[in-house]
Amino acid sequence: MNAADARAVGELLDDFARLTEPGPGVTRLAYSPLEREAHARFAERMQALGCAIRVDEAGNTIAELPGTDPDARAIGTGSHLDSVYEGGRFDGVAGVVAGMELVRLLVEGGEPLTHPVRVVAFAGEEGARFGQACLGSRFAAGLTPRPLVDELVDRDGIPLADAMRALGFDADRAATARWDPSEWAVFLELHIEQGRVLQDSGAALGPVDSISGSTRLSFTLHGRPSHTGGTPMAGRADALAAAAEAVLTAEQLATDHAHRGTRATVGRLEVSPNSITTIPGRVTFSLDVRDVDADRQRSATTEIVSRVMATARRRGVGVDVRLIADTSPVILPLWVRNALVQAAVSGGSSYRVLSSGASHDAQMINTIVPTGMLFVPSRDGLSHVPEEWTDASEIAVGVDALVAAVRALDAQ
Ligand code: HGY
Ligand code: MN
Ligand code: MN
Ligand code: MN
Repeated sequence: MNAADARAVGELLDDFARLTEPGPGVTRLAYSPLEREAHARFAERMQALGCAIRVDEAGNTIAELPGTDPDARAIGTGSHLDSVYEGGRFDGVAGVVAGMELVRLLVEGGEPLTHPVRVVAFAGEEGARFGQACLGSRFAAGLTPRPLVDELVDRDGIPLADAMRALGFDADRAATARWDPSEWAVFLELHIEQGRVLQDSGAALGPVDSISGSTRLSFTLHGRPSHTGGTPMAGRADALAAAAEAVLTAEQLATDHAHRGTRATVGRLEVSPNSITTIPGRVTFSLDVRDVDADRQRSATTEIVSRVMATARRRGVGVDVRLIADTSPVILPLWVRNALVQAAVSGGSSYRVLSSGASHDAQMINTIVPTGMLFVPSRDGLSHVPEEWTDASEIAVGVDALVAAVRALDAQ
């Protein structure tokens, strides 16, 4: 079996990177025409390699390479093809490209596996547009009941169900995308680390032991808008000053010694009327709390909410809080992680087991199918920005380990 071809991997990455809205980095949003075009490119190439293609009602695309035993459970791999706003070209795409290169190597190697191999491009993994992450894989895992879909609206007021319908997908039938766990043996996701542990430790690969959970809230603070010149400082109800205190409250709580490992971020903030001569009347902001410890994740969230409420009361500002999404951390099955460790060792690649600060499709799929994740390095740990970078040669090392793990799991 020949080794993964870094040049071929690089060309696929470049091909997907061209599918973006204008502007810095890559913007290929969840349930957008660009995401569908990327899925179509993926399907086309996989069909040319002899795979059967299925697109489900949630927009996930599954390419299946038959094995010699049609009754054997499938070995799955893949990731997502959507991006955040002005994101990088590797987040998600690296895992889909790795699956594409895996199938090319299996086909060209001429030795079919016993198990069918399914490469999956999940739809809507990024929560950047609708707030909830991993939409496609959550449908596959049966984690998104229909009523939840109606709570998801993007920043332009477009409901998720409308965005799906515009692409030909019926949210009322998305439940048909649910996987039958008995069809799957294992699922492996290769992904960029989106942190800098591998770079700092010099390890080429990162088998993942746990994936952070995330609790996402939307706050709206209601102040008293008025003239910036005619209104004395005393007695103001300035929604933005209250929000500024809330942002620092979240940062301060996540950096205290009791919450080491928690990450709390206000990534979006909108001010109204956003005018230089009016005291801000209303501020809406997001809060994203992440942790590999479920209790600490939820207790940090509760603590931040209560401190923001106290700030608002003291400032005479009203507060509305809405839960957008709440996903628990997961510990991935040891036997799958060990298959990835063994694959790294057999390929002579250095590795370091680590946890994932980001959430992933693997987290959702792990609720129904034994799942593993394999990280490849992110330069300086940057991700969700145009500067995100991983060399194609580093991804090729990940593909070689993925091939070794798949072949070992196939032989079991
Ligand atoms: O937000 C995340 O952690 C992932 O990139 N969806
Ligand atoms: Mn991702
Ligand atoms: Mn991401
Ligand atoms: Mn992810």
